[in-house]
Amino acid sequence: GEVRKTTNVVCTISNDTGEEPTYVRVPISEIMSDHTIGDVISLLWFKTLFPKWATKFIELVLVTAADHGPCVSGAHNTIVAARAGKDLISSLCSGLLTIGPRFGGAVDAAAINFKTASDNHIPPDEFVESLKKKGQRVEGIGHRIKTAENRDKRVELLANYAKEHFPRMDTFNYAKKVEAYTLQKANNLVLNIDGAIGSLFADMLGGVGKYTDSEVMEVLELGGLNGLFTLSRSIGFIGHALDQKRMKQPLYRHPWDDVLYAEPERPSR
Ligand code: Q5B
Repeated sequence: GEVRKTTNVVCTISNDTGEEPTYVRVPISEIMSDHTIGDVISLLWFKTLFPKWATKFIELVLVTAADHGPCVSGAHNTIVAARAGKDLISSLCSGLLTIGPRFGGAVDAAAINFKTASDNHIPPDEFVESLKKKGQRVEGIGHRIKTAENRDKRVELLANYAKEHFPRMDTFNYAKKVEAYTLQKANNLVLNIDGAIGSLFADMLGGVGKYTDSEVMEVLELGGLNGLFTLSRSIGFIGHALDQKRMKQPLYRHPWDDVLYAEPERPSR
């Protein structure tokens, strides 16, 4: 019979061997004529074409998380790197490497934790206290500058879109109940942008009519949602790097008077 060479790589999302590239078999000419960047993310990340209301939500996430000023960890790192003369990609990477559990990288965990607790009807206070017992924070809750009186407008705007277009919002509504409880503990324990993106994305996946609840969890466990924050915030980080280069800003050195020098006594041998 015919002997086929075994391949080293399997790819199931795109193909560049034909006349024009395809994304999950959709030719890019078709994508260019009537698809959006949200559709492209749907195809290449989730290997399906979500309904328009869902891919519009993905685009709104990209818009709302694209930048949050120069003071956040990632933008600060990007600025420092750009001012040290690093090229655009190095400056961007310097910012991206700060994205983690405390900054921007809590989206996946927030989605999984809020959805699991909501689906299992765990009372919000029990959910928070059980994490506390394990010495864990509630991912998607808490902010450095946002408080009960100065809520994160981005959370409200995304939720407003969802209220109008999503068939269900169980996970987000649960996350809001968690917020109501954590706000009794401290004023800044608000539902943050990571928590809103995560919980709403879980609801979006549940509402597109393609997945059972357990399949939604499988998609969330792939870890793609931190990718949404990362993709979106890359737009801002690139903006900050270009901004510094355009202004020819000099090398950044942190001021001495903003450091508490606290060396211990000189040790003896
Ligand atoms: N405590 C975000 O903390 C922050 C608690 C908590 C239970 C919590 C913190 C946190 C979970 C991770 C998360 C996404 C580090 C944040 C983002 C994007 C951004 C950023 C921007 C943008 C803030 C003081 C006391 C301690 C803690 C307790 C705090 N959070 N307990 N669950 N979630 N959240 N990250 O104010 O008893 O004194 O030891 O880790 O969701 O990244 O704009 O800046 O767009 O760029 O620094 O919005 O909430 O307070 O760490 O000193 O904690 O509160 O255990 O208790 P803070 P800390 P105790 S959105």
